Amino acid sequence: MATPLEKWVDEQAKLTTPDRIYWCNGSEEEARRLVEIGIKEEKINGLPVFQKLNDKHWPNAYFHRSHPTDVARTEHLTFICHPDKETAGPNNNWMDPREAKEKMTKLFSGCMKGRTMYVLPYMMGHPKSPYAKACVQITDNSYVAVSMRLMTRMGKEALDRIGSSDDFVRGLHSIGDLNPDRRFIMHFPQEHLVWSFGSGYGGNALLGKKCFALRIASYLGLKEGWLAEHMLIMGIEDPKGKITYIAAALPSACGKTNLALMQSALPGYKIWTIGDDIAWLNIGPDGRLYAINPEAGFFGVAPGTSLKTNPQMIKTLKNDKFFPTLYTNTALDLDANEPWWNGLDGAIPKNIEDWQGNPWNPSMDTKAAHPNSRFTVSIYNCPSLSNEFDNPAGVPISAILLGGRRSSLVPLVMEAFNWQHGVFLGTRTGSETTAAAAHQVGVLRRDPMAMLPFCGYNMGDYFGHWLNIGKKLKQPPKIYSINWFRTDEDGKFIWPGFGENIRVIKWIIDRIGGKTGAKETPLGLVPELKDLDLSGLNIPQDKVKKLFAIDPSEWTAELQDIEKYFGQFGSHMPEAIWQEYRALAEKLGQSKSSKK
Ligand code: GTP
Ligand code: SPV
Ligand code: MN
Repeated sequence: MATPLEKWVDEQAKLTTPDRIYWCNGSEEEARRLVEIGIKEEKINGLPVFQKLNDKHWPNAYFHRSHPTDVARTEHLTFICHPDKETAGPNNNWMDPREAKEKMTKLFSGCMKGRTMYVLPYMMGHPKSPYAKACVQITDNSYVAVSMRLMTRMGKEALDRIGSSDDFVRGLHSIGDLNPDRRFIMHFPQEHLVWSFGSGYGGNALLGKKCFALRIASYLGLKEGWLAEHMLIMGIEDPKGKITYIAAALPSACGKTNLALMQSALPGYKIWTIGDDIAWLNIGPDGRLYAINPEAGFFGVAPGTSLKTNPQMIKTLKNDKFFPTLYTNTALDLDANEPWWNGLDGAIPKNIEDWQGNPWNPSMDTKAAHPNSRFTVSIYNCPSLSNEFDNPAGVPISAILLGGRRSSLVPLVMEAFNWQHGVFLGTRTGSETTAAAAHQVGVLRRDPMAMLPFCGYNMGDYFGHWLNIGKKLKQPPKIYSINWFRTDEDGKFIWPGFGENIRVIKWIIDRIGGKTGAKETPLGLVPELKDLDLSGLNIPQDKVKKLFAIDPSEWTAELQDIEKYFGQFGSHMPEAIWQEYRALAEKLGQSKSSKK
């Protein structure tokens, strides 16, 4: 008798009619073969899927150029298909599941004719972890198959875990014809199912990542009592050798990867990386919050990555341990046949081809690499990988950092008064948009806990779930708001960021250890300037003050925007968050603006 998995694969094959079906085992030998197929046989948009690059400085490097209309997540084409619209909430595009399936069935009908169907069994999380989930993705694209080998734990362990059960997350993907009019990313949280058509871009096509590990998993977390979050996880070793684990949520392209691999600018501190994008947070047997990274690779923003900003990532990319390393929509140094992007170390090469294959030179006002060009690399290549990465139990989290990209208003760092206030800090977070999704860049939008594009249900209920988790924790982590992106009169970042962020983290660790005080403001607790280690940094005192400036008059519009945002969630909005809102408005002397 066929197992539920075999039956499902068979049904998808009947629908999509591929020429061949190939079950991936996740081995290196197989990845080498798939890359060869991507170089010699498979084409996208008339171009080979992979181009081999020079191995001398960038081991195992392969280049992938995606369709020019397919270079970022497409939030307007992403739907959450709960049976009723209210469960999806105002934060999501919604479609009736029946209507969505009808639409998608038409698109998927016969779409793999002439192509190979790759069946990818994979684990999100360590196979031995009680928090891990087994999944299977089907795709018709070798770039996606190879990327999934890097980003997940693919192969036999997932198949063993699934066995003859039907307890696995299903993902059906086809790049279709890459026509944006026929591009949809449909989520069916109740069925643990994703259908994605018409895109080969990371967040749309690597279904283990945002589609499952956040959108579907956040809904599973609501049902099962845990949290799936858009967070990095890191350990910070202090000069005495004590390691403190923290998780941090920042919206897309706002600094998670850079923070997770940070090289400390303060002597004696060392960073251990566990994850750079997604954290699953569970209440452990001792009542503390434990984090695992369900992924096994980095899909990171290339531009700006250099020995100066992120030396550990450059070392990760230059490590030849795990095959292969992919570069998507970067520029190329044609003389060296190497990847190149704006901000990379060294002189600008003479003979550059931009991400679309056109000649490029620095006098042009375009970017050589697409602003959302990315590398895909195994986490096992990372020299700062924590020994705890493969610990099935995860790591105990002492602090949660919630941040955004704000050129004004929001201080560099701020501690919440308590868990409920911390949740409020997260719910009201705003951030200026980036190139990680296809929309206008630099526009302020509310992005609670950096989860706006990734919460698979009504965000009002999500806020309530956060509050409930806090109540169940014996020792809830302290919550902090962070903002690396405040600018001066000339529009320049005031805070140097990157490795210097350790100075903020050090204050946080000192707070956790009860070693330092804090100053109360209407917004939260901020450092006394004497407690923030700025030694060796050349920031004038008035600029430092500016990093923490709170001007109540600037907050009028902000409070109105927050109130409007919260109002959308109607009866789903927890009263406790409104209470926090009213308390803040009152402290800022603006209680009149609060209606509720
Ligand atoms: P996703 O992979 O999209 O989720 O992004 P991410 O949150 O991992 O962001 P990442 O670390 O890749 O950073 C994105 C961009 O933010 C980089 O190109 C950097 O230029 C910039 N950035 C990261 N950290 C800092 C910082 O501390 N200060 C400043 N000014 N910029 C930073
Ligand atoms: C993000 O956009 O937050 C990313 C890249 O991490 S993607 O996988 O495309 O979502
Ligand atoms: Mn991300």
